[in-house]
Amino acid sequence: MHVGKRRSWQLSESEAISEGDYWNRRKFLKAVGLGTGSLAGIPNLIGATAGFPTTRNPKYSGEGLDVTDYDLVSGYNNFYEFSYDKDGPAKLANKGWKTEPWTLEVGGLVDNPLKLDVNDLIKRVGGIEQRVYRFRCVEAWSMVIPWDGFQLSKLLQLASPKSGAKFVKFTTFFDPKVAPGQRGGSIDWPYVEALTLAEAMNELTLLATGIFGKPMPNQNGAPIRLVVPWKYGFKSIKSIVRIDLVDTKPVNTWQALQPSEYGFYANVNPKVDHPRWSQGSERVIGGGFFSGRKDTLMFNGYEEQVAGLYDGLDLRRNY
Ligand SMILES: Nc1nc2c(c(=O)[nH]1)N[C@H]1C(S)=C(S)[C@@H](COP(=O)(O)O)O[C@H]1N2
Ligand SMILES: [Mo]
Repeated sequence: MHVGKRRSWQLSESEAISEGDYWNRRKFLKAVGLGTGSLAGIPNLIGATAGFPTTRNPKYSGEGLDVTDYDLVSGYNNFYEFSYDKDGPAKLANKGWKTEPWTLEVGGLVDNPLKLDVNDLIKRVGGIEQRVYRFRCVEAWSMVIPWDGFQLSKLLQLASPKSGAKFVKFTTFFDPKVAPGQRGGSIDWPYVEALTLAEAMNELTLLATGIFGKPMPNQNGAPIRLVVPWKYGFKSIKSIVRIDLVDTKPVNTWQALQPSEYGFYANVNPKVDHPRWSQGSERVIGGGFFSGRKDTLMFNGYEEQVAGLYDGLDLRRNY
């Protein structure tokens, strides 16, 4: 049978929705062992509990947005440390992985290096609040999520970056004993991400410790994860153990994996397509059959707040 060459917008959903799977198969690497024997029997522990209940910040009330159901936000996940399937993290991240207590270290080019428990950190920054943000994955699906957390800028102010600091680098935990995905696959663990210092200081950039007014479920990146709502989801790194201020641009995990498809900036941009599919529209998770797709917005709808960060930058080349 002759199969013609299709354009990216003709890709079926199944081809466009699982990047982890795609690269895993592509590189012919062994599937990760999902044996759970050694992990069974430990109760499901919860992440940082300080700061709850939260109040919603009226500036980010989510007016006009349809919040995605909690079951979908906590049941349809990308967390390759645990699984390459969307329903895998909810199961496998709750089999003995301890996210409390949890220590976060802040170092590199700072005057005040920090090493503290996440619950203490929440108190040091003055607590947490709730904000409803759009969330857009590079795989062309989207959700609307009420995050609980605090502005990353507050933590950076505590650490006091030195004048040479230009980028902020984030590192996820590394523990292959409890994270089956870290025993193999195509990713060079631990997962790392980075922002420019200006992006990190932007008012929208959060460190989240919960969703829907409750502590962060393990599968969503307990106990503390980044949320950068104008960028593709892979920038929003989960379960952070280290934050370093650095002077040179770090190579983030997805860029290391496939630099022609994933760059450093990863700003949501409907005019710059992924090489294998269109970024012009997105599948709304839980949106149903009729309202299931919508147009993708420049900077995911946060153009007013962040466009100025990229003045003079060619967004097609700096994808
Ligand atoms: N450490 C780590 N962080 C990660 C990922 C991951 O696999 N590992 N996946 C990223 C991707 S691709 C997306 S879309 C979001 C998904 O977040 P959610 O499961 O809370 O919706 O987390 C991002 N952060
Ligand atoms: Mo993603």
